[in-house]
Amino acid sequence: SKISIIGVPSDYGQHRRGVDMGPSAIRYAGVVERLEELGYEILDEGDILLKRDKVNKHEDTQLKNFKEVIEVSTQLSDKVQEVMTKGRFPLVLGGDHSIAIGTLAGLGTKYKNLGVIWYDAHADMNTPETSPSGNIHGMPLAISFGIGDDRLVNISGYGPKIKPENIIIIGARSVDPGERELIKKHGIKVYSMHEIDRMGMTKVIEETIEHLKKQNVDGVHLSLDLDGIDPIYTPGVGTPVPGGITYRESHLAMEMLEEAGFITSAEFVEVNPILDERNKTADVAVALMGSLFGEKLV
Ligand code: DIR
Ligand code: MN
Ligand code: MN
Ligand code: MN
Repeated sequence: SKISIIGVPSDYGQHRRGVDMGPSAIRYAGVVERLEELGYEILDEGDILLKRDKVNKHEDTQLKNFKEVIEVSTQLSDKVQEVMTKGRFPLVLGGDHSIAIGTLAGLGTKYKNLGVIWYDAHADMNTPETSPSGNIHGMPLAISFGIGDDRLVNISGYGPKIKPENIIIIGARSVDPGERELIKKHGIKVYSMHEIDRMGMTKVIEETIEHLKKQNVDGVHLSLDLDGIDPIYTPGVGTPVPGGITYRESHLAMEMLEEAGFITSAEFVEVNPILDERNKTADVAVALMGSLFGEKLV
């Protein structure tokens, strides 16, 4: 089948520079060659073009780079829709996690009952009221199921994009009080590090697959924040949290998702080569993509 790579060099969702170079770092780590080797037809669509003049001087919100995030999200949503119209698998490279607002806005035009696997150390469910940072990369999941600034909730002219019961968070270990409340209120399914330790990744992914099938989802999006993995393996992220998912567990998770055969789109975000060690984090991202797309030793 056919994969389209979409680079989103945005660092607007948080305050550490360098994550805008994530798509380049992932390309340098050989994503195209790795997936071609597996027999896919790859089209690198290039990067979403971003204006670099900051326009957020007198904005009526505390959210950082609000207008820029709106602009990036709208463009990315359009691009994802175009790629799907061509019958291709959208593989989005970040950029910080705020880009998921645009990815999901695009996907939601096609999938009316989309499942979302959110592989992350964080829940990314803050609102303008609960955010400790004002960073939009801490908000995309809440925004996508309809909680947050209306202008972000309604990117591409509609919202919400997904249903809370179709969301599964894997790897959480740094969750803010407001996020915890939203998780409870909306019954979001979370496999924190505690559950991963107790049950093992095998059971976590088995239950994830089972749950999404029971929900009768018409597509499944994998949104993988590299900070979900332990910073021993992926140090090149803006907000590393110790005690994360191991390299092996992550490969196992990707392999099991591939075997389930139901992933219809994916994004890999928060790779920051400036904070990295010799592109280690992008290398892990590409290795995980290998497993997600069916790489096997035998
Ligand atoms: C924190 C950090 N919960 C915030 N979030 C991060 O700023 O909202 N998400 N780093 O990836
Ligand atoms: Mn995230
Ligand atoms: Mn995170
Ligand atoms: Mn294996």
